[in-house]
Parts: sequence; C-alpha cells; structure tokens
Amino acid sequence: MAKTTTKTASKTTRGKKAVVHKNFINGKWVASTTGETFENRNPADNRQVVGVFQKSSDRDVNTAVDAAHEAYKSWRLMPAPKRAEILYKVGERLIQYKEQFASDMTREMGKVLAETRGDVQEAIDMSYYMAGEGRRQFGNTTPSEMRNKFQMSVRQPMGVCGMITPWNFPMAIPSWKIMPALVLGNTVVIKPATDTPLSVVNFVNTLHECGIPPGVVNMVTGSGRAVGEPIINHPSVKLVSFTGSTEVGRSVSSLCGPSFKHVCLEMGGKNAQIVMDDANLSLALEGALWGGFGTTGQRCTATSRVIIHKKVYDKFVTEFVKMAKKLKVGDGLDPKVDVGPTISESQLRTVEQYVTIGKNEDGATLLCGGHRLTKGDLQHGFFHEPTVFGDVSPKMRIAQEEIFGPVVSLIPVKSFDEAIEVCNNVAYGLSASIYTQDVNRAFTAMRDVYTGIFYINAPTIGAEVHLPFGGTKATGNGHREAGQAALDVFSEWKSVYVDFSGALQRAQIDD
Ligand code: UN1
Repeated sequence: MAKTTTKTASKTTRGKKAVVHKNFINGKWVASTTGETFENRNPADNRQVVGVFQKSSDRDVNTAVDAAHEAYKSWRLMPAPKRAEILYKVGERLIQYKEQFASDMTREMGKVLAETRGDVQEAIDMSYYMAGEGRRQFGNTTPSEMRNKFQMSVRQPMGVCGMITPWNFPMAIPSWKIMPALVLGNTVVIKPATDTPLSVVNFVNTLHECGIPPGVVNMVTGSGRAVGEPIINHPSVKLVSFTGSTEVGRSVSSLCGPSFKHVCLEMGGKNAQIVMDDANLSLALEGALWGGFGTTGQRCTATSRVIIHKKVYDKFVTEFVKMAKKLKVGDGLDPKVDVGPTISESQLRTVEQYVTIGKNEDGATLLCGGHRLTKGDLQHGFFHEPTVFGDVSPKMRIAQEEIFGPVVSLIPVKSFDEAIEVCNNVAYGLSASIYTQDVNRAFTAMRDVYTGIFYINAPTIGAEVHLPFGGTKATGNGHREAGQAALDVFSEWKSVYVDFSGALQRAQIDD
C-alpha cells in the first residue's frame, strides 16, 4: 500500500478520522502558510469527508515555484534516459497501487471503479510511453548548403511548467502533463482541481517514492484564484498547461498573453456520434450509451449529441431509451452500478438547468430521465437520471452547449451531407464518430469532420496515450497533449549549425 502523505487526524466523519494532506514542496509535505484547510467530500455521499487539504495562497505558490526553479538547474542536466528510468518505475509502482488509487478516486469524484481503474491505467500508460521518450526525443540532421558544415535540431526544456488540472480525469490528465514535462527536463508546479486533490496527492507521492529529486515536482492545493492565478502570473513559470472549461481557459490565455508565456489549453466539447442508415445498429446503440453516459457524461469527449439518419431514427430512439432507462445509477464503488453521481451540487444544478432549457425548446421531447435522484441513500449524493432528448434540432441550446452531465440529444438528419454539417456546426471541435459499413462514407467523414479526434464504428470516447489528444476551434489553442505532440508543448526547438571548415561561410551568399 502507498504510504499516506500526512497522518494528522482531523474531522470525524461517521467515526472515521479524515486524513489531512499537505502541499508537496521541495520534496517535503508541508502545511500551507495560511493555516487553513478545505474538505474534499464524496459526491456519492456528501456526508463522507474523503480528505482534508491545504487552502493555499500565493506565498505557497512562490515557495513551490522557487523550489522548481532551483531544481531545474540540475534536473535539466540529468541524462534523459536516467530521468526516464524514474518514470518507468512510476509506471511499475502505479500498477501495485492501482486498486487503492482507483477506489480513492471513485470516492473523491464518483465515477465507477472500472473507470477509475482505467484512469489510473492511463497514467501507467503515459508513464511507460514517456519513459520510452527518454531514449528518443529525436531531432533532425539535414545536409548543409555549405561544405564542412553540420546541422541538426535538438529539443531543449523550458524550465518551470505550471499545470492546472481538472476533476474528471484526476490522475490521467496530470500524467499527460507531468510525464512529458519531466522526461524533457522541465520541473513542475501543479494545482489539482479542488474536487479531486487526493488523486494528485497519490500520483505525486508515487513520483516521490520512485526517486524524483526534491523540487522537481511540486503540488499546491487550493482555489483557482488563490493558487492558479499566482502560478500563471509567476515570472519563473515559462509554460502553463490547463485543462478545464472554455471560459476559464480564455482567462488563462489572456493572463499569459502579455508576457508571451506558452500556454496549452484543453477545453470544452460538444461531441457527436453520427449513425448512418447502414450502421450496425446494436453496435451504434452500445457506443452511444457508453459515450453518452460513461463517466456520467462528464468527459470532454462525451457523446452529448447523436446525429441519426431518419431511416433508422425511430428504431434507434426506441432502443436507446430502453437501454438508458436500464442503467443503474448509484455509488461507483458498487459493482452493479453503471452511472455514478455528478461531481457537485453546482454541476447537478447545471444539468437540471439544461433539462429545463431542453424541455422549453420548441420541438424537443424529453424521452427519459430529467430528474435528480433523491431516493434512500441517493439523497446524500449528486445523482441525476440518464436523460435523453429526442427530435432535437441542431440550433437548440442542448445541441450547441456543453452540458457535462448525463444528457444526450438525439438529432434526426436526412442525409450524410447534412450529418457532417450538423456535426461540424458547433463552437467546439474535440471528438466525433461515425457508424457506417460504407468505407467511402467513413473516409469522407474522416476527412470532412473538423475535430481533433475522430472514430469510425466506435464512440467519441476512448483516446489512447500515444496519439495526440485535443481539439479544434473553442476546444483548444492549437496544441495537443499526449503522443509525440506533447513533446512539442513541453520543449522548444534549437537548430544547431556546426561549421568545421575553418573559414567564414556566408549562408545564402557564398557557394
Ligand atoms: C476527457 O474527456 O476529459 O479519450 C479525457 C478518453 C479518455 C480521456 C478523456 N482517454 O475518453
């Protein structure tokens, strides 16, 4: 079992002591200078305190950034294959801790155990993938125009990287950012989402146990205003990597603008699954159910729209509603449960508001769900029925805006061309998919759908770590996480020219 980071007993919740977790700065677990803490409660049962965390301030951030700045001096000089050995160990260690970390994660953010295991697995995958990059990080060598001149491009690290991470993939997404940053020689200050600091504590503690030197990875918990903004504004932070809402991403971007700080943003989505008249319908139904209600619809990649050819629309709708009604909602620790709670009261309210908006949209029909669940123990959590709207037209708000909850809009279309147009006609561009047996349609859709991720005969969720992750339009600012693309975020190119002719050779002028 992983050693817990701190042992101070705090509040008593149903007879159990809640652990107080500290910040991780310069290789040590330290309390915030504010002396204040906040509670992290289980969204499946709000009476349970999962842990107590530091309510930090800019003073803690400054100490963490200073530590990261200092540690950078030696970490950048450690050979990349040696840095990678630590990352490899992290992957090995996470395998040992997988069950514990998955159940911690279910308790802190609600998704079912199969999914939290998947989240930890994604961090394992990323650890191994980036460990491999310790022996790659290839640049180019290319012939010179001149005699006796050699040239190449090499990656160079940037320094301290600030990271602000979300609650829906509380270990996977931090790993997408931390692992490439580290293998390239950068150091890190991370602020986890206030709803899910425990998963980042678990991850950072594992890095620590595997030998990451003091100061290389630092974690400061607290709010966006008190911790996130000081990270973004600190002059020693060279890059900010943010995953969260488009609204917050916009302000992160504008804070970084004046100093030209690098900023990598992963934001909202309004992902669509297209179902053509020739689709394998049972496969398409299963895909839409998983994509729409997996993680309680709280993935940036969630299938919140299904665009269905009118020839199969009625059949699809009947079956889909039957399937959605059968989903069991409850505590994600219960193996019989399919759909966990939403993350918080305020997220649940947002879902309820969108249900009201949907009901009031002229022409849309609420086909199932639509209510908060309050029976028995569910009253203590933030549960909402899987909800389906039919006859949704593309311009409606429930077809345009990100809801981030268990709500799926079914949109009938008359043709393949219309399906593509509807799919593209939203502000976001993260993920999309098509179900068809026709190879020509599949390839045409692959070419014409303008998103960062595209699936054929699979739902809109399920990206793997060795391909780029991210989206177009309001989803991102042109960067991608994961895969080789992540190396471009966390390093800068240096082109190196070595003239061994012993003479001045003037480029573009001398022969
Ligand atoms: C997210 O949607 O917020 O592709 C991240 C997926 C997961 C990661 C999702 N591997 O669905």
